[in-house]
Amino acid sequence: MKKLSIAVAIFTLVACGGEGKKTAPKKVDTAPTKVAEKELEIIEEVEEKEIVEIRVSALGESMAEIAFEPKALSVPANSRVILTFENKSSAEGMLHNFVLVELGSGSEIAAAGIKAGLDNNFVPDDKRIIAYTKMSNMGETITIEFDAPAKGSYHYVCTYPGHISMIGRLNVI
Ligand SMILES: [Cu+2]
Repeated sequence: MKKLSIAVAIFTLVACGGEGKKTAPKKVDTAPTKVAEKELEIIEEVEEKEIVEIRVSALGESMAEIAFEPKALSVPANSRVILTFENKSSAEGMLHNFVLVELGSGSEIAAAGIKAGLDNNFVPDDKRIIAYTKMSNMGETITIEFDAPAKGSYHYVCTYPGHISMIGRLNVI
């Protein structure tokens, strides 16, 4: 469903720009089969997005040690990112998540996450959040997929209460 709406959005752009400065057709009631074919072509293009697999681990058996590994990563713009997130902690209560956020917004989002509570994985409803995993248990591996955001730098943080020292940087290049 999400894929289709992306395709339709792109199709709309193509339809608006494709005709150049010739007659701008006001009615879009042309042969529906042609429209369907066009959408299919575009769906294929969307599916050809470069797929990039990244791995991030959460390490540490004590509050002093907790950290992401690696602390910096790069992915290409316009790629589809498959993240495998592994909680390598084994100490009791070492829950972690991975929350990709706009640069510099991590501490505010983590603070709001405490209010959101464990039922919401300590993830608040905030537009600055690009992607996130649920809270992982010790030894658990979680995979999520998301579209790389616009070129630039982003932070990834763990929003479990008190884990503010867990921070890394994702560069979209
Ligand atoms: Cu954590």
